[in-house]
Amino acid sequence: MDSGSINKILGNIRSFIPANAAELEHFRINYLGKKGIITNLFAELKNAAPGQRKEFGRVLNELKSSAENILLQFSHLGEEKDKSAPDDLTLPAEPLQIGSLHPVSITRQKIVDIFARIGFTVSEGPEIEDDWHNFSALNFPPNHPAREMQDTFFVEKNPDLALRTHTSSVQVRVMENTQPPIRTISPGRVYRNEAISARAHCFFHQVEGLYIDEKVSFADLKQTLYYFVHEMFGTETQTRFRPSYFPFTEPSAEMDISCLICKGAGCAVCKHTGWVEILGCGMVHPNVLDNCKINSSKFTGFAFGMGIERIVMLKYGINDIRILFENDKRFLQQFVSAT
Ligand code: 2U9
Repeated sequence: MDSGSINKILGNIRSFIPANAAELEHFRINYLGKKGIITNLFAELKNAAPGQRKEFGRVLNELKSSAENILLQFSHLGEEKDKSAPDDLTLPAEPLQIGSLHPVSITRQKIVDIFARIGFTVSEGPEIEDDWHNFSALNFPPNHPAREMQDTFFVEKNPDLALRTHTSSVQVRVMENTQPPIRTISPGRVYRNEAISARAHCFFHQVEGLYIDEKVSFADLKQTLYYFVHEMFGTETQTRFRPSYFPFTEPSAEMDISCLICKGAGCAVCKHTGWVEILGCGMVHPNVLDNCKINSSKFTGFAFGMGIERIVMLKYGINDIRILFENDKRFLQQFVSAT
């Protein structure tokens, strides 16, 4: 082969710039493979005239080392992987991290299911309420302490509006829009302007219940709550009623259940009384019925209200309400399989 042809090959090799690993491999096979250009030229070396053999050998070695330099220079192309594609498409996918319902949601759903089985519907309403629905319609006197700034979060620009302090406001709305029979519960978030502690938070969740019809009695209230307690806490759970006072019910009572932890024997949770309070209740005050345009001489009703967090804490043996609002995964993950 003449020196012009060799120089042309050398020029082709030195100017070669591969775009990818495949082009580089093609180059290797073309020049240095078993039937490659340089390999073939080395095979011709023995046919060269003895006087030219040394020079031809030197030129061929230059060709070879130039081709090897190109392979070395662009060797990174072969190492680059397509990072977007997995190594093995048949591998199973990474398992999904399954979340869980919050214990407050689990308990709210349980309460809703229990009352749904005896015909209670679910009513929802706004969290920002006017004075009428949160206080006045519910027979709160004008000077009641709940109406004070330190108990209720008022809307600064409009003192007629506040964050609801109970979900009874939802039931006022139901009564204004529906004539009896009414049988409904209102689960939802409520707000109180309280210092946060292990026992109290500035917001929490309630379920309030309302049943209005002709001839609804305190006996109906008691049977409904017995049924609830037995479904929620088990049929062995004992109950007792204590007289109480609320502006919106008359007569009013609070219901205790035998302590779930010590079964009534006395422990730190029940402060060694054997009993824990779980809800307030009573017969709807006639003023409340009249305020909502329901004839109080024809209809009577009972109502009850409970804090969901309190039930959660009793059921799961939690002694600090704040842990329910911190969203610490170590706490929440313990409820993955709870129902
Ligand atoms: C209407 C009329 C009356 C709902 C009631 C209670 C008693 C009660 C508290 C329990 C713990 C609130 O979460 S808590 O702080 N609730 O004691 N709630 S009777 O009475 C109503 C509801 C709606 C129209």
